[in-house]
Amino acid sequence: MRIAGSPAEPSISGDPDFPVNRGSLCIKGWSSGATLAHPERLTTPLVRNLRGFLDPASWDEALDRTVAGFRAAQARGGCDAVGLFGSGALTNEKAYLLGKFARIALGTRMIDYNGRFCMSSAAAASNRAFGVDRGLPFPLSDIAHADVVLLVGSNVAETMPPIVQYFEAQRARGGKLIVVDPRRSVTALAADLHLRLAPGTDAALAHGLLHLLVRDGAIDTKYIRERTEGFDHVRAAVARYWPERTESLCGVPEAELVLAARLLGHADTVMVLTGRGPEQQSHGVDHATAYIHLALALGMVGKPHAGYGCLTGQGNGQGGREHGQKADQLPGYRRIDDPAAREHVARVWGVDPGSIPGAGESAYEMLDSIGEADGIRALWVVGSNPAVSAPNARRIEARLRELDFLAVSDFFRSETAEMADVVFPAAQWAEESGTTTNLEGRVILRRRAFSPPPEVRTDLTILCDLAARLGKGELFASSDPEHVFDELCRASAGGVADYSAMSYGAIEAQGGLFWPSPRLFAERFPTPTGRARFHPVRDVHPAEEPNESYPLYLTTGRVLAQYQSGTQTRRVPALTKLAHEPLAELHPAVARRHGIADGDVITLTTRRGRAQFAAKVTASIREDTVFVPFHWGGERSANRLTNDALDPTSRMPEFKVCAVRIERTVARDANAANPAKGPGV
Ligand SMILES: Nc1nc2c(c(=O)[nH]1)N[C@H]1C(S)=C(S)[C@@H](COP(=O)(O)OP(=O)(O)OC[C@H]3O[C@@H](n4cnc5c(=O)[nH]c(N)nc54)[C@H](O)[C@@H]3O)O[C@H]1N2
Ligand SMILES: Nc1nc2c(c(=O)[nH]1)N[C@H]1C(S)=C(S)[C@@H](COP(=O)(O)OP(=O)(O)OC[C@H]3O[C@@H](n4cnc5c(=O)[nH]c(N)nc54)[C@H](O)[C@@H]3O)O[C@H]1N2
Ligand SMILES: [Mo]
Repeated sequence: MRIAGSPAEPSISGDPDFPVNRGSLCIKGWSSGATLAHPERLTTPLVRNLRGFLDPASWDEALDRTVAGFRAAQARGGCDAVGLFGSGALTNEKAYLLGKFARIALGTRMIDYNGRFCMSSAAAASNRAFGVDRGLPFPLSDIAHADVVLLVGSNVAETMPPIVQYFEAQRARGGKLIVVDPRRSVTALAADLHLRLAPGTDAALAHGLLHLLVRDGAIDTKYIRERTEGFDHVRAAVARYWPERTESLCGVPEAELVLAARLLGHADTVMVLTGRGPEQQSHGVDHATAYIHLALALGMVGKPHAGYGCLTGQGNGQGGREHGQKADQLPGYRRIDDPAAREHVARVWGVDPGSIPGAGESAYEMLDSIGEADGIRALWVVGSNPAVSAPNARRIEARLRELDFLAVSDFFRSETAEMADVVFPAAQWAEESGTTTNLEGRVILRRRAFSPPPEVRTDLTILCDLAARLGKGELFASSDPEHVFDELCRASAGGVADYSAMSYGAIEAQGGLFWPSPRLFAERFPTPTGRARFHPVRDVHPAEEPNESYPLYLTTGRVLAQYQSGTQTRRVPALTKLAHEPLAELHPAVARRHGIADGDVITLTTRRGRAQFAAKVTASIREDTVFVPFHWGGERSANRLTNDALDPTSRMPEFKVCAVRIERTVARDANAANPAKGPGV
């Protein structure tokens, strides 16, 4: 993507030479310049005054207040009383410096980030199976060459439009696309086969498909013998998943299961891709693992134009999980409990290895510890809006209110910033240089195009300013992204994600660099034995299932024209014109039962809360399921409904399944006549 013009009138264009999207942008890309000179943009720091309002303040005042807030919390509760909440939206440099800041400027183990809500289940499954966590171990363009793509719980047509071209090219070559989703999403509409499973039943479906592949002799026994271990347990586990039983478990008709297995079993190249659908569950790691088993059993992982991949979400979803903003991690995807890693990183940082704290708590658990005796008392959120995006959001809002001190860095007054004691106005992507690592493991350099507004600072500068006030200035000497990147490269040397051979110059000269290479696993896997690992997984029920009081499944996700917690996209007219309010998708039979017409305002209630949506009556969703997007807060917040059950390994919340009740609140006509009663704009 290219940006020119001025912040007030930026002109954005696709870059046809950029290999990832070949010039294709989605509507959020085209309109992304609209946030630069937006009238609601934060242009000075804000500090909460004695009357409880956020007032414009000087940088000195905001920074001093923050340091005082951190110090007071640590005086009462020890070093770990301050928490940091980072983001996959941050550049590698920021993610790195935030992790360093937590460990050696504050000495706290409490740092985690929103990737815990996004990538963590597939990451854990990939680590377990392949010994490394890389979104795609092949370039995106490989998708175009796979004979069969099994796309699971991912609505790329709305969430990743620039890569749809590869799926189109795949089908144009005669390839087949199988989509697994409880909704006939825009993506599923283009599929040759759509398996409309019940939410939360991915393990049963994947087991059922593997059962058929084993039964029909379609598995690659040579590959399994030579390149993997542990298959026998998995084969035994799927023996009970005959098609009839699988149909009763996941709701996909037997004939469709057989057809899917036939397509998978007869193809030379099969690519299995997962999105958030199967992953954002209290057994998300097992779900991703069950799909990895299909790719391994078919002998596809490491084969050209085939394999398993996870469609990483955020701009820096991959790099953001490599350089130490995760609770258990040091730069280079190193474990924080590994003595050699601590030694190496401590040397780069110029500190004693013993001074680096141990592993902290996961994102949701850290937020949920607020108010507990050993919980955090002060929090700094950089690049996230958990008041809208965390599960069981009412509980999290209440927790955030119990903090002694909250600081937020953002471009706008997000719902979380509204609750803060100090808000730092941060520079936006076009106003600072930095690297991101995309889902292919391609490290990309983005150069600053404009200067930020005069009273706006970059996140790196804010980190260095705070470190100086905490007496650690000499350890945070430069906020220049290139210097920080060079240090990151040294800190990552020898780690799993080793960037030590990289530099801004080299990235720019080559138009992006891969760690370690575009295609992985051709010869061996980075596991101790060099083999991929099957790991038997159980197919267990979601934490909450429909019953008489809450008779339907609720699942949540995204729409094309809004992004995440909506802080940016709800402020862009070109986008709100397309999606100005959340629509709850429900089946015509459900609508009939409740006397609901399209456009009526409905109230959804779960064990955790209520929220209002306009009804979108559509036969594209299962009769037992309601879908809502999560891009809005307050009365229209999907996350006031969602369940905070966590996966035992990845600590990923179960955003994709809970039990819900539905009521009509206001008829569409009344809603139109009196918008104040409806969910409003
Ligand atoms: N427009 C837009 N694009 C985005 C984003 C955005 O907010 N807006 N966010 C970005 C980010 S951070 C991410 S992580 C990606 C996410 O990208 P996706 O994974 O494509 O997004 P979702 O809409 O969360 O979920 C995908 C699908 O999972 C289905 N699903 C629900 N429950 C289940 C289930 O139990 N099993 C299965 N198999 N499927 C299920 C939903 O119906 C939905 O169609 O998108 C990125 N792109
Ligand atoms: N119900 C439900 N909830 C979900 C999901 C779901 O599917 N269903 N998906 C989950 C997923 S996959 C994700 S990734 C999360 C995302 O949810 P969040 O973590 O809330 O992510 P964003 O909405 O992108 O929030 C980023 C905030 O930081 C600001 N920001 C962006 N870039 C920067 C930067 O460089 N510096 C600073 N200082 N600020 C910045 C933005 O303005 C915005 O306010 O939501 C999760 N929540
Ligand atoms: Mo995400």
